[in-house]
Amino acid sequence: MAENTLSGRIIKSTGGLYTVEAKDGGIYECRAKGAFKIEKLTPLTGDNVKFTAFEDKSGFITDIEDRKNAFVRPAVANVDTFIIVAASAKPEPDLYILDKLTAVAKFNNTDVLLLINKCDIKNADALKSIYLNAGIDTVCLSAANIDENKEIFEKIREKIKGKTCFFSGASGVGKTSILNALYPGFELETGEISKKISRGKHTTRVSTLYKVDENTYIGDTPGFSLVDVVNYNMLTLDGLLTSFPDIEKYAKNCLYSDCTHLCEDGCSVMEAQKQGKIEKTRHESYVKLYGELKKVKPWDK
Ligand SMILES: Nc1nc2c(ncn2[C@@H]2O[C@H](COP(=O)(O)OP(=O)(O)O)[C@@H](O)[C@H]2O)c(=O)[nH]1
Ligand SMILES: [Mg+2]
Ligand SMILES: [Zn+2]
Repeated sequence: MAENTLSGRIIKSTGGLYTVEAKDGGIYECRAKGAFKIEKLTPLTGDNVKFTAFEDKSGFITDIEDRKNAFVRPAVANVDTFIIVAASAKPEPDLYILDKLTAVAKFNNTDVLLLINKCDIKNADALKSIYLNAGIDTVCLSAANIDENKEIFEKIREKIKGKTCFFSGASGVGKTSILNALYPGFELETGEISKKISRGKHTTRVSTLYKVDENTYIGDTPGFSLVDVVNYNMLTLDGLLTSFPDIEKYAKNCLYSDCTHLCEDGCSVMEAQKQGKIEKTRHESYVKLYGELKKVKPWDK
């Protein structure tokens, strides 16, 4: 059979079978070379790869390009932006989960776009200001009023353009509604995939990238909503402070050089928080996450 070496990107992976989109748009069902196992390297959705392509559209992955970042669960690589969706109400926003997600993003070199949905039922200016003050790109919207929100959706499409993005956020906040409003052509596909995912047993292993245009991909994976930060090594205690840049900024003049910025005397972070320079809820999340990460023993990893 005639064969050819091509470059492409893994857009879906399921149990050792990888769907690779070649640069020319061709779709190939690939296996990976056995040597990756010896190197303890697993191809991931989002990986840029070289592969041997056969006429029957099957293939064999031979090389994986260096990654910008990689996540164990969901198993994805080269993510540019987490699109974190919250609702102003129904369900009530859980700030700890939002802060965990922003920290995981920062730790893994990923940008954040926070979308506060359902602003038709409750004003979210206070919530928005917390995140803007924390340096996070935040947009209020309502996926229930697509016409009134036309310009906002256009702005979001512009922010996403050219990036590989994953949606995350609790169930019911409006992720699917926002996706359908942003990209109406995806309606059927998104629904079908969601159904497939909820049916299978090994579903959290499946992650899929949808191509919006030449360089824009949207990820569909249930895993980012769960944020089991501790068990999936998404963040470490050592990396916690730099994962909260709004807090780290004030951590330079503490009295003790080993200050943990939780509650110590002479802590410049505590001082900044009292003065309102650091959002109270952000610091509370930092403290709570510190406690969670502290419990992780090296032998648990
Ligand atoms: N009032 C209001 N309801 C919304 C809005 N966006 C979505 N919903 C509703 O919230 C429910 C959950 O939306 P869905 O997109 O399925 O959430 P997902 O679980 O995050 O994908 C549905 O009944 C939607 O119609 C909104 O902006 N305002
Ligand atoms: Mg949904
Ligand atoms: Zn301190």
